[in-house]
Amino acid sequence: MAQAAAGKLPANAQVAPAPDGRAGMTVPPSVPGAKADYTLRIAPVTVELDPAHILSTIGYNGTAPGPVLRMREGKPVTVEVINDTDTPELVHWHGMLIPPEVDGTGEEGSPLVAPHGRRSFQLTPGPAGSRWYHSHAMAMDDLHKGAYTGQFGFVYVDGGNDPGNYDQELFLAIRDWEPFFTANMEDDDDDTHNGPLLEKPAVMNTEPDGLEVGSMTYSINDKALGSGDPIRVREGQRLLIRFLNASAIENLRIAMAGHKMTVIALDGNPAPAPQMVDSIFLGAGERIDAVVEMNHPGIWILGSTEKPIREMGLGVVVEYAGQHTQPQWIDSAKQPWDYTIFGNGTVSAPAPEETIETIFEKIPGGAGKFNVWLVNGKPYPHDREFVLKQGTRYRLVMRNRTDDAHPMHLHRHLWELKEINGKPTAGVNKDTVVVPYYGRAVVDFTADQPGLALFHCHIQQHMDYGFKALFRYA
Ligand SMILES: [Cu+2]
Repeated sequence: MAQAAAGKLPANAQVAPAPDGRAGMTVPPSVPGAKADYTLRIAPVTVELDPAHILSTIGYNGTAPGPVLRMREGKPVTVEVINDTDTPELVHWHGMLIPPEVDGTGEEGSPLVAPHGRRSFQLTPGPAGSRWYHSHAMAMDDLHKGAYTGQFGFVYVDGGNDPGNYDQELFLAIRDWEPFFTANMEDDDDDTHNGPLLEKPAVMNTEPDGLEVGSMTYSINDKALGSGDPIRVREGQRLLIRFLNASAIENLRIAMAGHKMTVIALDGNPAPAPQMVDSIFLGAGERIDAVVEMNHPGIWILGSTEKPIREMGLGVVVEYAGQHTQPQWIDSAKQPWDYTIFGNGTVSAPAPEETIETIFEKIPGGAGKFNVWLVNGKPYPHDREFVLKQGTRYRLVMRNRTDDAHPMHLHRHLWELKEINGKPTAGVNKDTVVVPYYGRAVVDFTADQPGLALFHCHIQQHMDYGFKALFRYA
Protein backbone atom coordinates (compact mmCIF):
# COMPACT_ATOMS: atom_id res chain seq x y z
CA MET A 1 0.00 0.00 0.00
CA ALA A 2 1.01 3.57 -0.57
CA GLN A 3 1.21 4.17 3.18
CA ALA A 4 3.77 1.43 3.66
CA ALA A 5 5.69 2.49 0.57
CA ALA A 6 6.07 6.05 1.77
CA GLY A 7 8.87 5.30 4.21
CA LYS A 8 11.03 3.30 1.84
CA LEU A 9 11.07 4.63 -1.67
CA PRO A 10 11.71 2.45 -4.67
CA ALA A 11 14.66 3.34 -6.89
CA ASN A 12 12.41 4.72 -9.59
CA ALA A 13 10.59 7.14 -7.28
CA GLN A 14 9.85 10.47 -8.89
CA VAL A 15 9.90 14.00 -7.64
CA ALA A 16 6.68 15.77 -8.49
CA PRO A 17 6.62 19.54 -8.77
CA ALA A 18 3.81 21.02 -6.71
CA PRO A 19 1.34 23.07 -8.76
CA ASP A 20 2.18 26.23 -6.86
CA GLY A 21 5.73 26.04 -8.14
CA ARG A 22 7.27 24.76 -4.92
CA ALA A 23 9.53 21.76 -5.22
CA GLY A 24 7.46 18.71 -4.35
CA MET A 25 8.38 15.92 -1.98
CA THR A 26 9.54 12.59 -3.26
CA VAL A 27 6.65 10.30 -3.94
CA PRO A 28 6.27 6.64 -4.76
CA PRO A 29 5.50 5.94 -8.41
CA SER A 30 2.29 4.31 -9.54
CA VAL A 31 2.15 0.58 -9.20
CA PRO A 32 2.67 -0.75 -12.71
CA GLY A 33 0.20 -3.35 -13.81
CA ALA A 34 -2.13 -2.89 -10.85
CA LYS A 35 -5.68 -3.51 -12.01
CA ALA A 36 -7.85 -0.49 -11.41
CA ASP A 37 -11.11 -0.86 -9.50
CA TYR A 38 -12.12 2.61 -10.69
CA THR A 39 -10.95 4.70 -13.60
CA LEU A 40 -11.36 8.46 -13.72
CA ARG A 41 -10.72 10.06 -17.09
CA ILE A 42 -10.27 13.82 -16.92
CA ALA A 43 -11.32 15.36 -20.23
CA PRO A 44 -13.44 18.12 -21.79
CA VAL A 45 -17.18 17.53 -21.45
CA THR A 46 -20.34 19.34 -22.42
CA VAL A 47 -23.01 19.85 -19.77
CA GLU A 48 -26.56 20.57 -20.93
CA LEU A 49 -28.06 22.48 -18.01
CA ASP A 50 -31.09 23.13 -20.20
CA PRO A 51 -31.51 23.27 -23.98
CA ALA A 52 -30.47 26.95 -24.00
CA HIS A 53 -27.43 26.45 -21.75
CA ILE A 54 -24.85 23.98 -22.94
CA LEU A 55 -21.52 24.46 -21.23
CA SER A 56 -18.07 23.29 -22.12
CA THR A 57 -15.94 22.36 -19.13
CA ILE A 58 -13.66 19.62 -17.82
CA GLY A 59 -15.25 16.59 -16.17
CA TYR A 60 -14.74 12.97 -15.19
CA ASN A 61 -15.67 10.05 -17.47
CA GLY A 62 -17.62 12.24 -19.87
CA THR A 63 -19.92 13.83 -17.30
CA ALA A 64 -20.05 16.57 -14.66
CA PRO A 65 -20.60 15.66 -11.91
CA GLY A 66 -18.58 12.50 -12.33
CA PRO A 67 -19.98 9.08 -11.45
CA VAL A 68 -21.05 8.28 -7.86
CA LEU A 69 -18.27 5.96 -6.69
CA ARG A 70 -19.33 3.40 -4.11
CA MET A 71 -16.54 1.98 -2.02
CA ARG A 72 -16.46 -0.37 0.94
CA GLU A 73 -14.96 1.05 4.13
CA GLY A 74 -11.56 -0.49 4.80
CA LYS A 75 -11.36 -2.39 1.51
CA PRO A 76 -8.33 -1.12 -0.45
CA VAL A 77 -9.03 0.07 -3.96
CA THR A 78 -6.93 1.12 -6.94
CA VAL A 79 -8.04 4.20 -8.80
CA GLU A 80 -6.48 4.96 -12.15
CA VAL A 81 -6.57 8.61 -13.13
CA ILE A 82 -6.14 9.39 -16.82
CA ASN A 83 -5.56 13.03 -17.65
CA ASP A 84 -6.66 13.90 -21.17
CA THR A 85 -6.07 17.62 -20.69
CA ASP A 86 -3.10 19.92 -21.23
CA THR A 87 -2.69 20.82 -17.54
CA PRO A 88 -1.39 18.80 -14.59
CA GLU A 89 -4.21 17.56 -12.37
CA LEU A 90 -4.85 16.34 -8.84
CA VAL A 91 -7.83 14.30 -7.65
CA HIS A 92 -8.50 15.01 -3.98
CA TRP A 93 -10.56 12.61 -1.83
CA HIS A 94 -12.36 15.02 0.47
CA GLY A 95 -13.19 13.64 3.92
CA MET A 96 -11.09 10.49 3.65
CA LEU A 97 -8.46 9.64 6.25
CA ILE A 98 -5.73 8.66 3.81
CA PRO A 99 -1.99 9.42 3.48
CA PRO A 100 -0.73 12.55 1.69
CA GLU A 101 0.70 10.42 -1.13
CA VAL A 102 -2.83 9.68 -2.32
CA ASP A 103 -4.73 12.66 -0.90
CA GLY A 104 -4.39 14.56 -4.17
CA THR A 105 -3.04 17.85 -2.86
CA GLY A 106 0.02 19.57 -4.34
CA GLU A 107 0.95 21.33 -1.12
CA GLU A 108 1.10 17.95 0.65
CA GLY A 109 3.33 16.59 -2.10
CA SER A 110 0.80 14.26 -3.68
CA PRO A 111 1.99 13.39 -7.19
CA LEU A 112 0.45 15.25 -10.09
CA VAL A 113 -1.19 13.44 -12.96
CA ALA A 114 0.79 14.85 -15.88
CA PRO A 115 -0.94 16.35 -18.93
CA HIS A 116 -1.91 13.40 -21.16
CA GLY A 117 -0.53 11.08 -18.52
CA ARG A 118 -2.00 8.50 -16.19
CA ARG A 119 -1.29 7.37 -12.65
CA SER A 120 -2.69 4.75 -10.30
CA PHE A 121 -3.46 5.44 -6.67
CA GLN A 122 -4.14 2.88 -3.98
CA LEU A 123 -6.22 4.00 -1.06
CA THR A 124 -8.21 2.45 1.76
CA PRO A 125 -11.60 4.21 1.83
CA GLY A 126 -12.84 5.52 5.13
CA PRO A 127 -14.50 6.56 7.28
CA ALA A 128 -17.95 5.43 6.13
CA GLY A 129 -20.28 8.09 4.81
CA SER A 130 -20.69 10.70 2.13
CA ARG A 131 -17.31 11.83 0.81
CA TRP A 132 -16.42 13.43 -2.49
CA TYR A 133 -13.65 13.82 -5.01
CA HIS A 134 -12.62 16.94 -6.85
CA SER A 135 -9.74 18.71 -8.55
CA HIS A 136 -7.32 20.34 -6.15
CA ALA A 137 -5.38 22.23 -8.83
CA MET A 138 -4.80 25.91 -8.27
CA ALA A 139 -6.66 28.28 -10.54
CA MET A 140 -5.47 31.78 -9.54
CA ASP A 141 -6.95 34.13 -12.18
CA ASP A 142 -7.96 31.32 -14.57
CA LEU A 143 -11.66 30.51 -14.09
CA HIS A 144 -11.36 27.42 -16.30
CA LYS A 145 -9.23 25.51 -13.83
CA GLY A 146 -9.43 23.63 -10.54
CA ALA A 147 -12.74 23.64 -8.70
CA TYR A 148 -14.28 26.05 -11.23
CA THR A 149 -14.48 23.14 -13.69
CA GLY A 150 -16.85 20.17 -13.62
CA GLN A 151 -14.26 17.98 -11.85
CA PHE A 152 -16.31 16.84 -8.86
CA GLY A 153 -18.32 13.80 -7.83
CA PHE A 154 -19.59 11.85 -4.83
CA VAL A 155 -17.85 8.93 -3.18
CA TYR A 156 -20.09 6.96 -0.88
CA VAL A 157 -18.10 4.86 1.55
CA ASP A 158 -20.27 2.00 2.73
CA GLY A 159 -19.68 1.00 6.33
CA GLY A 160 -21.71 -2.20 5.90
CA ASN A 161 -24.27 -1.30 8.56
CA ASP A 162 -26.56 1.08 6.66
CA PRO A 163 -30.08 0.33 7.92
CA GLY A 164 -31.46 1.25 4.46
CA ASN A 165 -34.57 2.74 6.01
CA TYR A 166 -35.63 4.68 2.92
CA ASP A 167 -37.36 4.17 -0.41
CA GLN A 168 -35.07 6.27 -2.58
CA GLU A 169 -31.47 7.41 -2.16
CA LEU A 170 -30.48 10.52 -4.09
CA PHE A 171 -27.10 12.17 -4.55
CA LEU A 172 -27.60 15.87 -5.22
CA ALA A 173 -24.65 18.17 -5.84
CA ILE A 174 -25.49 21.86 -5.83
CA ARG A 175 -23.34 23.92 -8.05
CA ASP A 176 -22.72 27.14 -9.96
CA TRP A 177 -21.20 27.50 -13.42
CA GLU A 178 -19.71 30.10 -15.76
CA PRO A 179 -17.90 32.04 -13.04
CA PHE A 180 -16.82 35.62 -13.65
CA PHE A 181 -14.93 38.30 -11.75
CA THR A 182 -17.06 40.93 -10.10
CA ALA A 183 -16.77 43.84 -7.73
CA ASN A 184 -20.26 43.12 -6.37
CA MET A 185 -20.17 39.68 -4.82
CA GLU A 186 -23.32 38.94 -2.88
CA ASP A 187 -23.58 35.80 -0.85
CA ASP A 188 -25.56 34.17 1.89
CA ASP A 189 -23.15 34.96 4.67
CA ASP A 190 -25.91 36.50 6.79
CA ASP A 191 -27.11 32.93 7.21
CA THR A 192 -24.08 32.16 9.30
CA HIS A 193 -24.76 34.73 11.93
CA ASN A 194 -25.78 33.26 15.17
CA GLY A 195 -24.43 35.47 17.87
CA PRO A 196 -22.41 38.56 18.63
CA LEU A 197 -19.63 39.74 16.29
CA LEU A 198 -16.96 38.32 18.58
CA GLU A 199 -14.07 38.87 16.21
CA LYS A 200 -14.98 42.19 14.61
CA PRO A 201 -11.81 44.32 14.62
CA ALA A 202 -11.93 47.64 16.43
CA VAL A 203 -10.27 49.30 13.45
CA MET A 204 -11.48 48.23 10.01
CA ASN A 205 -9.41 48.19 6.84
CA THR A 206 -11.55 50.36 4.58
CA GLU A 207 -9.54 49.88 1.37
CA PRO A 208 -11.80 48.85 -1.54
CA ASP A 209 -12.14 45.10 -2.05
CA GLY A 210 -10.48 43.34 -4.94
CA LEU A 211 -12.52 41.44 -7.50
CA GLU A 212 -14.28 38.31 -6.31
CA VAL A 213 -15.88 35.47 -8.24
CA GLY A 214 -19.61 35.37 -8.96
CA SER A 215 -22.00 33.29 -11.00
CA MET A 216 -25.38 33.63 -12.67
CA THR A 217 -25.78 29.99 -13.66
CA TYR A 218 -26.70 27.22 -11.23
CA SER A 219 -27.77 23.60 -11.21
CA ILE A 220 -28.41 20.53 -9.11
CA ASN A 221 -26.16 17.84 -10.56
CA ASP A 222 -26.09 18.67 -14.27
CA LYS A 223 -29.55 20.20 -14.69
CA ALA A 224 -31.01 23.64 -14.13
CA LEU A 225 -34.40 23.92 -12.40
CA GLY A 226 -37.18 22.90 -14.79
CA SER A 227 -34.94 20.92 -17.08
CA GLY A 228 -34.28 17.18 -16.94
CA ASP A 229 -36.35 14.64 -15.05
CA PRO A 230 -38.15 15.59 -11.85
CA ILE A 231 -37.62 13.58 -8.68
CA ARG A 232 -40.63 11.25 -8.89
CA VAL A 233 -42.11 10.20 -5.56
CA ARG A 234 -45.20 8.58 -4.03
CA GLU A 235 -47.00 9.66 -0.91
CA GLY A 236 -45.63 7.84 2.14
CA GLN A 237 -42.14 7.35 0.74
CA ARG A 238 -39.00 8.29 2.62
CA LEU A 239 -36.22 9.93 0.61
CA LEU A 240 -32.64 9.89 1.75
CA ILE A 241 -30.95 12.84 0.07
CA ARG A 242 -27.20 13.21 0.21
CA PHE A 243 -26.46 16.86 -0.53
CA LEU A 244 -23.08 18.29 -1.50
CA ASN A 245 -22.14 21.90 -2.07
CA ALA A 246 -19.66 21.48 -4.91
CA SER A 247 -19.38 25.22 -5.54
CA ALA A 248 -15.94 26.75 -5.83
CA ILE A 249 -17.25 30.15 -4.88
CA GLU A 250 -20.06 30.26 -2.37
CA ASN A 251 -22.03 28.90 0.56
CA LEU A 252 -25.65 28.08 -0.33
CA ARG A 253 -28.96 27.40 1.42
CA ILE A 254 -31.64 25.06 0.08
CA ALA A 255 -35.08 23.81 1.08
CA MET A 256 -37.83 21.55 -0.25
CA ALA A 257 -41.05 23.52 -0.49
CA GLY A 258 -43.90 21.97 1.49
CA HIS A 259 -41.55 19.66 3.41
CA LYS A 260 -39.18 19.60 6.33
CA MET A 261 -35.93 17.68 6.22
CA THR A 262 -34.40 15.64 9.00
CA VAL A 263 -30.64 16.08 9.03
CA ILE A 264 -29.06 12.74 9.93
CA ALA A 265 -25.43 13.29 8.93
CA LEU A 266 -23.05 16.24 8.59
CA ASP A 267 -20.11 15.81 6.19
CA GLY A 268 -21.10 12.14 6.01
CA ASN A 269 -20.77 11.56 9.76
CA PRO A 270 -23.90 10.63 11.74
CA ALA A 271 -25.40 13.57 13.66
CA PRO A 272 -25.60 12.73 17.38
CA ALA A 273 -28.98 14.49 17.53
CA PRO A 274 -30.81 14.37 14.17
CA GLN A 275 -33.08 17.40 13.80
CA MET A 276 -35.92 18.38 11.52
CA VAL A 277 -35.26 21.72 9.79
CA ASP A 278 -36.97 23.97 7.24
CA SER A 279 -33.82 24.48 5.19
CA ILE A 280 -30.19 23.47 5.16
CA PHE A 281 -27.08 25.60 4.76
CA LEU A 282 -24.03 24.17 3.06
CA GLY A 283 -20.64 25.80 2.98
CA ALA A 284 -18.55 25.08 -0.11
CA GLY A 285 -17.28 21.52 0.33
CA GLU A 286 -19.80 20.48 2.99
CA ARG A 287 -22.26 17.58 2.77
CA ILE A 288 -25.54 16.99 4.56
CA ASP A 289 -27.59 13.77 4.51
CA ALA A 290 -31.28 14.41 5.13
CA VAL A 291 -34.38 12.22 5.26
CA VAL A 292 -37.59 13.66 3.85
CA GLU A 293 -41.01 12.12 4.50
CA MET A 294 -43.14 12.52 1.40
CA ASN A 295 -46.34 13.51 3.18
CA HIS A 296 -47.57 16.55 1.25
CA PRO A 297 -48.77 15.58 -2.24
CA GLY A 298 -48.26 18.12 -4.98
CA ILE A 299 -45.54 19.34 -7.29
CA TRP A 300 -42.80 21.16 -5.43
CA ILE A 301 -39.46 22.82 -5.91
CA LEU A 302 -36.39 21.65 -4.05
CA GLY A 303 -33.96 24.50 -4.47
CA SER A 304 -32.22 27.62 -3.29
CA THR A 305 -34.08 29.63 -0.65
CA GLU A 306 -33.09 32.73 -2.65
CA LYS A 307 -35.52 33.44 -5.50
CA PRO A 308 -32.89 34.92 -7.86
CA ILE A 309 -30.69 31.84 -7.43
CA ARG A 310 -33.61 29.48 -8.11
CA GLU A 311 -34.37 31.53 -11.22
CA MET A 312 -30.74 31.09 -12.26
CA GLY A 313 -31.21 27.32 -12.05
CA LEU A 314 -30.54 26.05 -8.53
CA GLY A 315 -33.40 23.64 -8.05
CA VAL A 316 -35.17 20.48 -9.12
CA VAL A 317 -38.87 19.64 -9.35
CA VAL A 318 -40.28 17.03 -6.93
CA GLU A 319 -43.34 15.39 -8.43
CA TYR A 320 -45.81 13.17 -6.57
CA ALA A 321 -47.47 10.49 -8.69
CA GLY A 322 -50.81 11.59 -10.11
CA GLN A 323 -50.28 15.32 -9.54
CA HIS A 324 -50.49 17.78 -12.43
CA THR A 325 -50.09 21.31 -11.02
CA GLN A 326 -47.31 23.82 -11.68
CA PRO A 327 -44.23 23.40 -9.46
CA GLN A 328 -44.76 25.38 -6.26
CA TRP A 329 -42.40 27.26 -4.01
CA ILE A 330 -43.19 28.33 -0.43
CA ASP A 331 -40.80 30.50 1.54
CA SER A 332 -39.84 29.09 4.90
CA ALA A 333 -38.81 30.95 8.03
CA LYS A 334 -35.22 32.08 7.71
CA GLN A 335 -33.06 31.37 10.72
CA PRO A 336 -29.30 31.48 10.99
CA TRP A 337 -27.79 28.06 10.48
CA ASP A 338 -26.79 26.51 13.78
CA TYR A 339 -24.58 23.41 13.80
CA THR A 340 -24.91 23.07 17.55
CA ILE A 341 -28.53 21.81 17.42
CA PHE A 342 -27.16 18.53 16.03
CA GLY A 343 -24.77 18.00 18.96
CA ASN A 344 -25.58 16.00 22.02
CA GLY A 345 -23.56 17.84 24.63
CA THR A 346 -21.99 14.57 25.67
CA VAL A 347 -18.24 14.77 25.89
CA SER A 348 -16.83 11.43 24.82
CA ALA A 349 -13.48 12.40 23.33
CA PRO A 350 -10.51 13.24 25.54
CA ALA A 351 -9.96 16.89 26.44
CA PRO A 352 -7.45 18.68 24.21
CA GLU A 353 -3.88 18.86 25.47
CA GLU A 354 -2.79 21.80 23.31
CA THR A 355 -4.42 24.76 21.56
CA ILE A 356 -3.64 26.11 18.11
CA GLU A 357 -4.84 29.67 17.60
CA THR A 358 -5.59 30.92 14.10
CA ILE A 359 -6.67 34.39 13.00
CA PHE A 360 -8.04 35.03 9.50
CA GLU A 361 -7.72 38.45 7.91
CA LYS A 362 -8.22 40.01 4.51
CA ILE A 363 -6.10 42.62 2.79
CA PRO A 364 -8.55 44.25 0.37
CA GLY A 365 -6.94 44.43 -3.05
CA GLY A 366 -3.71 43.04 -1.58
CA ALA A 367 -2.93 41.09 -4.74
CA GLY A 368 -3.59 43.97 -7.14
CA LYS A 369 -6.88 42.96 -8.75
CA PHE A 370 -7.73 40.51 -5.94
CA ASN A 371 -7.78 40.32 -2.16
CA VAL A 372 -5.08 38.56 -0.17
CA TRP A 373 -6.01 36.33 2.75
CA LEU A 374 -3.89 35.88 5.85
CA VAL A 375 -3.63 33.13 8.43
CA ASN A 376 -1.90 34.48 11.53
CA GLY A 377 -0.71 37.55 9.68
CA LYS A 378 0.77 35.75 6.68
CA PRO A 379 -0.46 34.39 3.37
CA TYR A 380 0.63 30.81 2.52
CA PRO A 381 3.32 29.49 3.01
CA HIS A 382 4.04 29.55 6.73
CA ASP A 383 7.44 28.40 7.84
CA ARG A 384 6.85 25.34 10.06
CA GLU A 385 4.32 27.27 12.06
CA PHE A 386 1.83 24.44 12.65
CA VAL A 387 3.70 21.39 13.92
CA LEU A 388 1.70 18.53 15.41
CA LYS A 389 2.83 15.82 17.79
CA GLN A 390 1.52 12.41 16.86
CA GLY A 391 -1.22 11.20 19.16
CA THR A 392 -1.89 14.59 20.73
CA ARG A 393 -5.43 15.93 20.94
CA TYR A 394 -5.56 19.54 19.75
CA ARG A 395 -8.00 22.37 20.07
CA LEU A 396 -8.06 24.54 16.94
CA VAL A 397 -9.48 28.03 17.43
CA MET A 398 -10.45 29.84 14.22
CA ARG A 399 -10.98 33.58 14.58
CA ASN A 400 -12.50 35.11 11.47
CA ARG A 401 -11.72 38.83 11.36
CA THR A 402 -13.22 39.25 7.88
CA ASP A 403 -16.66 40.15 6.60
CA ASP A 404 -17.11 36.80 4.77
CA ALA A 405 -18.06 33.40 6.14
CA HIS A 406 -15.30 30.91 5.29
CA PRO A 407 -15.78 27.16 4.89
CA MET A 408 -12.56 25.92 6.49
CA HIS A 409 -11.34 22.40 5.70
CA LEU A 410 -8.56 20.32 7.21
CA HIS A 411 -7.37 17.51 4.99
CA ARG A 412 -7.01 13.90 6.17
CA HIS A 413 -8.37 14.54 9.67
CA LEU A 414 -11.76 14.54 11.30
CA TRP A 415 -12.57 17.30 13.72
CA GLU A 416 -15.19 17.56 16.42
CA LEU A 417 -17.03 20.84 16.61
CA LYS A 418 -16.81 22.32 20.10
CA GLU A 419 -18.06 25.86 19.75
CA ILE A 420 -19.57 28.29 17.24
CA ASN A 421 -19.55 31.97 18.23
CA GLY A 422 -19.25 31.04 21.88
CA LYS A 423 -22.07 28.47 21.79
CA PRO A 424 -20.74 25.08 22.95
CA THR A 425 -21.52 21.70 21.43
CA ALA A 426 -20.06 18.19 21.28
CA GLY A 427 -20.21 15.08 19.15
CA VAL A 428 -20.60 16.78 15.74
CA ASN A 429 -17.80 15.34 13.62
CA LYS A 430 -16.92 17.18 10.45
CA ASP A 431 -14.13 17.88 7.98
CA THR A 432 -15.31 21.35 6.94
CA VAL A 433 -16.77 24.08 9.13
CA VAL A 434 -18.16 27.45 8.08
CA VAL A 435 -16.63 30.07 10.35
CA PRO A 436 -19.20 32.90 10.56
CA TYR A 437 -18.15 36.38 9.43
CA TYR A 438 -16.52 38.26 12.30
CA GLY A 439 -17.15 35.04 14.22
CA ARG A 440 -15.35 32.13 15.73
CA ALA A 441 -15.33 28.35 15.47
CA VAL A 442 -13.54 25.95 17.77
CA VAL A 443 -12.84 22.32 16.87
CA ASP A 444 -10.86 19.51 18.49
CA PHE A 445 -8.96 16.84 16.60
CA THR A 446 -6.45 14.10 17.28
CA ALA A 447 -3.17 14.22 15.35
CA ASP A 448 -3.31 10.63 14.12
CA GLN A 449 -2.55 11.01 10.40
CA PRO A 450 1.21 11.55 9.95
CA GLY A 451 2.41 13.63 7.05
CA LEU A 452 1.51 17.03 5.70
CA ALA A 453 -2.13 18.11 5.96
CA LEU A 454 -3.53 21.15 4.20
CA PHE A 455 -5.78 23.53 6.14
CA HIS A 456 -7.61 25.98 3.91
CA CYS A 457 -10.69 27.92 2.98
CA HIS A 458 -12.72 25.89 0.46
CA ILE A 459 -13.50 28.94 -1.65
CA GLN A 460 -11.04 28.48 -4.50
CA GLN A 461 -10.10 32.15 -4.87
CA HIS A 462 -9.48 32.56 -1.14
CA MET A 463 -7.31 29.43 -1.08
CA ASP A 464 -5.36 30.51 -4.17
CA TYR A 465 -4.63 33.94 -2.71
CA GLY A 466 -3.13 32.94 0.59
CA PHE A 467 -5.88 31.37 2.71
CA LYS A 468 -4.14 28.10 3.53
CA ALA A 469 -1.53 26.60 5.83
CA LEU A 470 0.25 23.26 6.11
CA PHE A 471 0.01 21.25 9.31
CA ARG A 472 3.00 18.95 9.65
CA TYR A 473 4.07 16.30 12.15
CA ALA A 474 7.14 16.80 14.30
CU1 LIG B 1 -12.83 31.85 2.31
